[in-house]
Amino acid sequence: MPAATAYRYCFGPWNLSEGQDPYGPPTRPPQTFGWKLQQLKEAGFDAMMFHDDDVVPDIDNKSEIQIIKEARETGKRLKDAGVVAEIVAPRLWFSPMTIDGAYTSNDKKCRQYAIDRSKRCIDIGKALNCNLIVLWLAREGSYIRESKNARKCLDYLVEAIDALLAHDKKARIAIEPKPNEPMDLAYIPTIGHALAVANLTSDPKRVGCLIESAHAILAGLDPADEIDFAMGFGKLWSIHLNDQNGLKFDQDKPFGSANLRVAFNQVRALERNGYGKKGEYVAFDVHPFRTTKVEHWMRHLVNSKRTFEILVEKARSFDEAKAQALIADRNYQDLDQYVLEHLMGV
Ligand code: XLS
Ligand code: MG
Repeated sequence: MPAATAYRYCFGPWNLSEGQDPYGPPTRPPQTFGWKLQQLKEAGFDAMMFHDDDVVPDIDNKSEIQIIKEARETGKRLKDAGVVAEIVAPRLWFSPMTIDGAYTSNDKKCRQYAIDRSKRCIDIGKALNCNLIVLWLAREGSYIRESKNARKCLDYLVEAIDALLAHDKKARIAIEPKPNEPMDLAYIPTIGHALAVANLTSDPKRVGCLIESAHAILAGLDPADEIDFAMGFGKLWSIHLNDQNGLKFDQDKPFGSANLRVAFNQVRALERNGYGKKGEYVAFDVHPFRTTKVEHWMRHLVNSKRTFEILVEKARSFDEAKAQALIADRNYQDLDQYVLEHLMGV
């Protein structure tokens, strides 16, 4: 039997969010980066994931030299704390230049802004000793079909990714699909789309994907199947575990909170494919509930990690022989019940 994976864990500064939603202001005061780093260490996490402007705030108003200087300073703080930078992602959905999309904006100047900003993101990654760049393509899509040419947008996406691959020969790009929100529909809604686009680029080996559980659920898919599919191509380079109660706004609930069985199957899929053995991290892209008090601010992360670890034990103690006998007898009724009782601990 291959050795069991010893998982390593990650979250991002945005996962300690302050509780604002479209209907109300923050419910918790902002905290410093130092405070977040200390929380991460104390809770036994190994790595932090970043947006470019988590590392260099107000990035659009800073020179390249200033950006690298600040990124190196953060790199030093991480090193001193013994924390790895797992990924850096360009925040391509905030600026006035990305109102109509970033790489797929109808305005050439805006498309160029998005590419230039993503190149700076790669430079920031380098300063943090991190070559994995995540693209959550938030605004690459449309509100109404007639506003954009989806065929052209595919070309724009490939051109942009090619420009990033050429900018740094060591950079690897992981596309994080999501089917909707903020757009009506996005151009890269699933892992199948992400891997198909990877194949059109100049260096497909350096383009993979990141699965977020909630995003797969929003696409009407089971994240466990997305994991198996991506890992069949050797392309799952990071994962954002969380949960989602049905087809509504992106909830980023604690892992397993809405559907323990869906969470269990994601863990089984990670286990059977050996996720983590090449150094991949388990990241939780979860948010505290708006009701969360300051003194409970880390609970959604600590609890997600705990649920994950318990489900790893559940996956390892699942009686495969018993399951295989039921499968051979096409007795999926009792297989179904066995899974429920295993999860209920009876
Ligand atoms: C938002 C995304 C974001 C990415 C990184 O829904 O999940 O948090 O993971 O840009
Ligand atoms: Mg995510």
